[in-house]
Amino acid sequence: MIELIKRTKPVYAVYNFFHKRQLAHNIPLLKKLGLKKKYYSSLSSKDFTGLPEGISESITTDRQKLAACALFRNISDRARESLLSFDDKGFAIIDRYLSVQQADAVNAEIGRLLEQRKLKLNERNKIMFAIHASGLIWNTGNNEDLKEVLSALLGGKAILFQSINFLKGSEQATHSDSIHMTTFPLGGLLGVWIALEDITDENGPLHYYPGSHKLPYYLNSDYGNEGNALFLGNKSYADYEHMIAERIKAQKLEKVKFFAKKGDLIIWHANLFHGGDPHLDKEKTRKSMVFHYFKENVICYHEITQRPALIKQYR
Ligand SMILES: O=C(O)CCC(=O)C(=O)O
Repeated sequence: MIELIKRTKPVYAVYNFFHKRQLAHNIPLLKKLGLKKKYYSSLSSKDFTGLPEGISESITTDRQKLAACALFRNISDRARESLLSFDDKGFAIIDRYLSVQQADAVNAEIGRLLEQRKLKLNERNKIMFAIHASGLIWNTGNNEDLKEVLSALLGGKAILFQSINFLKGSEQATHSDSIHMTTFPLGGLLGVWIALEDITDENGPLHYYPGSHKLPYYLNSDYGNEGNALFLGNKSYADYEHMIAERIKAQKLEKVKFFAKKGDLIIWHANLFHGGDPHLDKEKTRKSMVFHYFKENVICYHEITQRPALIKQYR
């Protein structure tokens, strides 16, 4: 019964109805697209099929803007090259983005907020939305120099949407963020992952598949999870993971592990396959932090639950 309620779309619509402030940004966008949807209506990729080509600007790096960014001019040659190859590879690495002291300050802040019960580890070992509990973490994600670079990669203004902190490796199976935080037009999202301590094979490195962002966006219709007007699809998340594993095998994609040093940062494309390797030494921690940003004026929604994304633009 509970499962059925969780799959009932009107339940989400009622919840959305009472969160207009966090969904109001979609009202002009839905109108511009000519979609007969209210701010509280369900949203999934199916709703955007058949819209005329070119209704929205493309999402690619503005290289001129990138070259002019203060951060771009102050990083290593390797990091600059990595940013310049973002469209081709689907990721970019900036080594030593945070100093050891800055990473330590974030770790201390998370420890304190957990102790004070202002944050908690959820059932998947994630600490969600520390940006709304901590000025330090909010400001780290909203660093103007970083956002300038992200905006150049997106070809439009990057807006911080969500944060996740980890104390241990996520061990999350390979996926693309676009199944969780989908945008119209597709690709209007970036993930930024920062190592808050050194990462080895022992403590669950992040992994990714270079170039995989060029594959199609695998969404509900690709694994029979579209559902109908009243109910969400009834496929499990394991079905999605299985589909991705099959695609990786079929395409013979090469996995890369990110053996980051404390303070290193990786930016991934909305459609880059990535995940967390097994955390082998459970005595060790793997402190890390992820920020997700979307591009201003895209519609951001959650494909699986067919919900528009609620955006809280303040602390
Ligand atoms: O940190 C990890 O191991 C994976 C994180 C991840 O996949 C995500 O945030 O989308």
